Amino acid sequence: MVKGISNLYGKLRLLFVALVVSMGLPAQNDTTFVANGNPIITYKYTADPAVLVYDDKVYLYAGHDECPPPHQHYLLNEWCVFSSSDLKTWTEHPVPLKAKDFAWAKGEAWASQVIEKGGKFYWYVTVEHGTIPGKSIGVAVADSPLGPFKDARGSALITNDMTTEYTRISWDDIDPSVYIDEDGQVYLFWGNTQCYYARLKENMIELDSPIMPVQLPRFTEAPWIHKQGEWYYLSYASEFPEKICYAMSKNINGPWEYKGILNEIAGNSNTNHQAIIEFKGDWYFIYHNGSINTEGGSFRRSVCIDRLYYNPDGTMKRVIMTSEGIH
Ligand code: FUB
Repeated sequence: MVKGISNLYGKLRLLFVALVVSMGLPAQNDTTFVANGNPIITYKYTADPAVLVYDDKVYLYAGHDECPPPHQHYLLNEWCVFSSSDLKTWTEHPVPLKAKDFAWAKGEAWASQVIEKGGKFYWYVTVEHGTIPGKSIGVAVADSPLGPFKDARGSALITNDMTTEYTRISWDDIDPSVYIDEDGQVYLFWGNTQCYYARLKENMIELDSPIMPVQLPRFTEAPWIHKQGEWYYLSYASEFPEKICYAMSKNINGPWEYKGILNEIAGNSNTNHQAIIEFKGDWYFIYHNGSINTEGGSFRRSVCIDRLYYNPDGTMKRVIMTSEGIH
């Protein structure tokens, strides 16, 4: 009898978790699943992937695309975090950060990136500013890659009024990508239409240089900076609908040499947003497409993973997007 009740309780609990997950509600508990090709997450819409490799695990941070069909506009209020030791079995953890956790922000959890420094985890995010018109970049901090994260400054790090000499649009200060160089210097890259970069102070929450423009052909948004061997790579979304293109340099301050298309337009999505990582000796290209049947698209996107390969001269081979994914 007791066993029967506990079986029933177990089934009801599973049913509840499945219901919550299928409704795409904020994750309150850990939820483990096995990816079956691309997209890797099929029970909710996830966009703008950023990946942190830490302690033999990957942590995937993504915006939660919440726009209900048939509407066609961005609706992202929060970011999600998933972890994995093999890129196949994933655990989604409770929602670690929402746009409105920044008291000065109006909302809109656009693209972001997390990086570890000195045992702390810094999360650079795009949000709509509450009082300075336009998009802005904030930074949250935590003692664990899973959070809880809290606003590290109490104000935005970058606001639209800081970049008006380069472009008059109000959404150019988006899509932060952060990189710690071998000498310990931290760099922040970001932008839409115009790519920018600046050095960060050791405290990770203040600029340590003027904001500098980076000249890249047909730059739209989504810069991602990584290094392999002696080369720095600056990949970015180009034109619209977006392809991912890239440039290379032996110096993070440039000059950057344009190398062409890395990833073609991703199925059924007019944006394409990449993270590039090395994990356990292999390289991966993480991006989003709009391929979930039948409601997926540019405002209901889904994170995918495929392999990334280099040529002997250091250039990157064009990514082959697959339905099968990496296993
Ligand atoms: O998800 C909102 C915006 O769409 C991101 O900030 C851009 O990179 C594009 O993917």
